[in-house]
Amino acid sequence: MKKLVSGIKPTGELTLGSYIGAVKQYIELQKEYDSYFFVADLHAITKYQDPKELREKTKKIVALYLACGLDPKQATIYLQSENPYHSHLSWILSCNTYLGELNRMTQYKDQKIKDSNLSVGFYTYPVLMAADIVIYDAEYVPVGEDQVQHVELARDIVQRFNKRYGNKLIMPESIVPKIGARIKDLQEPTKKMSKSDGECKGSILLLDDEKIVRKKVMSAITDSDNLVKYDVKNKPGISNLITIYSSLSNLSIKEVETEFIDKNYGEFKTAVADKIVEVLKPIQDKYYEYINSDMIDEVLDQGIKKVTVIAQKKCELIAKAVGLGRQKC
Ligand code: AQP
Repeated sequence: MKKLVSGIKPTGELTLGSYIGAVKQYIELQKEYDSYFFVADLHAITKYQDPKELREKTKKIVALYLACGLDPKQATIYLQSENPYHSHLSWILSCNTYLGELNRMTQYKDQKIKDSNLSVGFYTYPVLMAADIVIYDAEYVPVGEDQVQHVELARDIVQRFNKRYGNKLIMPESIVPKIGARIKDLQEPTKKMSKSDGECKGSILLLDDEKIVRKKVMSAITDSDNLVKYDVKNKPGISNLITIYSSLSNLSIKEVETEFIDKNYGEFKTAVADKIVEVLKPIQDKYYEYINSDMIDEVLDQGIKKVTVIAQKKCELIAKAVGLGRQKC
């Protein structure tokens, strides 16, 4: 069975963007692949996190994974920081990565302008992501559009490593959803919807209640055409809402345009809000059932036990190939 791996940073509550761009894919893919889904808490601390809040957010992501439909009988769910081999392998891979490659990463370039105190960890996190992937011999990595460049870097590292040390690493490939690979902020529809964005006025959080969802959708920035038509360049706001509706209803963009051909923006926004509420309601019911149950620890205990064995074996093989440690007969 082919393997896939993916993770989400616990830097805030999950947004509808990460649901559509990542988690929705996970749920489908776990049926076909040997799947590994983790909470990327090591990635989260590349920017300062309040320790108590980080733990709470980490737990919330696991509860949301389960509430969204990740099934521990089908997929392995674990915390990245509980498996020390990710960081161990990251060091080895970082010695096979060039500064120029990291300098080219778009996220780094964007953040460097905004934050003069970026951590070294933020700079090198794409290498840790490469380790997260190759440590399980994953062939596929389901991600939103913003992470594709990092998977490409992982591919470059794998190619270089394999050339230097023999074919030890599996070449990964990203899986990006056809619709919704980059859900935009409702208030700034040219910007990605993000979870750690201040007041989250333009982000729908998976735990937002119905009233808040309706308020955020109804006040989403659109244009004055009053025509439900997909045109990202000239109508980014309405195109974003069409994408959200399309993904959540499993309809094509064309089918959405046809459904709302003679409707005004008020009617369309109401339908989008109805659809989001319909999708979020069962997720929220399950979330509140799981968040204080023993299930979270049970799932994580089971997951970490499995992945540590796999990761240790892989690291031993890699260390041997690189020439680390003592020769054992
Ligand atoms: N708006 C989005 N549209 C589509 N996909 C998205 N993803 C995140 N936001 C969107 C995808 O979800 C996965 C998890 O991402 P992450 O939380 O680990 O990192 P991120 O992309 O940096 O997410 P945020 O919400 O923007 O976090 P902060 O604000 O902390 O930086 C990834 O596959 C991502 O592509």
